[in-house]
Amino acid sequence: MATLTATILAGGEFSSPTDTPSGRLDTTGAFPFVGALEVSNSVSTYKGSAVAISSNWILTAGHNADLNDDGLPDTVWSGDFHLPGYGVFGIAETITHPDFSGFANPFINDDIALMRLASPLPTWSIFPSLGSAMTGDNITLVGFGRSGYGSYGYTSNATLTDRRFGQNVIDTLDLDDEGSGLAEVFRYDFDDPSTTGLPGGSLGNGTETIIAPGDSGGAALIQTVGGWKLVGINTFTEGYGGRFGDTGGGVLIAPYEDWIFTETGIPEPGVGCLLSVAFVLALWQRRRHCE
Ligand SMILES: [Ca+2]
Ligand SMILES: [Ca+2]
Ligand SMILES: [Ca+2]
Repeated sequence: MATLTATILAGGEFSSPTDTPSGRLDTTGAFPFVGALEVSNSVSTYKGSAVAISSNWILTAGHNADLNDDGLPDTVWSGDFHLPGYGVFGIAETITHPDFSGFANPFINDDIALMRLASPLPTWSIFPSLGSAMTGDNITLVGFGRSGYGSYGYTSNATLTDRRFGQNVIDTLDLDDEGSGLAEVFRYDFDDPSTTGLPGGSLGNGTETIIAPGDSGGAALIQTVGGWKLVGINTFTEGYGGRFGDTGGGVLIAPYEDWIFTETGIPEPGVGCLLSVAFVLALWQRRRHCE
């Protein structure tokens, strides 16, 4: 059964190469667009993660806005987006995906939300592009959740300051629960370092990871020549609390790109169009030269 509490785990404490939760920290600011989410309702506070996709909008797990699991943003709810080095930004508006019906209620699909910041991020901020992923893709997972060791589980709490990252490989995809035929959910397994180098095995101690509580809403990324591409939002784990053999996953970005564009206008039209115009012009000139 999927659990809400989904970090970035280190590998085996006594495996080689050496790995520790502190060794997973993003000390160079490689992922400046992934922040911590601090949310509260009248009853409790909760830490999650979120990804800035523009100066005004962040993407996160739908369940970070829905502590009562009815699929709708909670009426008594407040949240802040903590971006170390940049500041703390209040959340003015939350839009959960219209097909989201609550965490694992009954499915883990569509667990995605857009949040509009009350004040914009600095103009020099870096944002990932949005894109797709497939089975077999190597993904980089980033978040502010709990950490620990795959050999026995969690040893640290989620924070608003400690951004960790690691990698895994997408094993399986789940299709849309509404029947569109599109893949919506990705899954990967947290492999023991003894399987490093074997087919479907670990990426290596110090690399292979799984998310943990507090990583929900964080990024699943693929590195491209143009920078990081956001392909998923981390939302769930299945298993025994961050141990080898557990499964982690989240929702893919691709099936939700139309919704994101409709709500936010992201990506801004223009960049792609300009490139296309330039490409056509180049073709046209080339043709002319050939005549
Ligand atoms: Ca709710
Ligand atoms: Ca769906
Ligand atoms: Ca794996």
